[in-house]
Amino acid sequence: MLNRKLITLMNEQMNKEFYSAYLYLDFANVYESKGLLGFANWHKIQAREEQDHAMLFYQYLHNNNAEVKLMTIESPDVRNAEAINGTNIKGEKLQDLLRASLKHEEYITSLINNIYSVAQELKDYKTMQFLDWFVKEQGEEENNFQNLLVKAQLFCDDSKGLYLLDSELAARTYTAATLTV
Ligand code: OFO
Repeated sequence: MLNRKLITLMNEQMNKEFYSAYLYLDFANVYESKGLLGFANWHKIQAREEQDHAMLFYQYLHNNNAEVKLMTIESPDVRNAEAINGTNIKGEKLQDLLRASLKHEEYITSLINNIYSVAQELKDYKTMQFLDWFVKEQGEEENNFQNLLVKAQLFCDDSKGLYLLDSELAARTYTAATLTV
């Protein structure tokens, strides 16, 4: 039986993962409205991955006879962020958006680490093993956004560079999560 504190934290994490999906869909929404269809594609796929993450928590809770609570998902508001005022997204504005995504991933990493430390305190090795996948995944997610940010810093001050990076991001395809619960 899962510890009550872990059940609460994992239900909250499921909600945060669904929020992440909603947030990246809103980023896609903004990029798409600005004609950056490659960036939009990349973020729509990111949103699908976040839904997978949420469903892994859903399934883990069910598999351990714990109550699953579907809480309200906060509404993201990327469009109103100061970073995208104006008509074009390139240069500094693009970097601000990518920095916001990176910051969000660092926040999600801190939440996963916190659940991990609670599981560790409780000597819940099964949950620690489940969370191992997320620890690795968070490292990858932070890297992905960090790499995008570096590319934007290096190449996206002009329209040609932005066009080429957007074309590269259009090629991203969805792969389902490898973890089975
Ligand atoms: Fe679920 O990894 Fe991003 O938020």
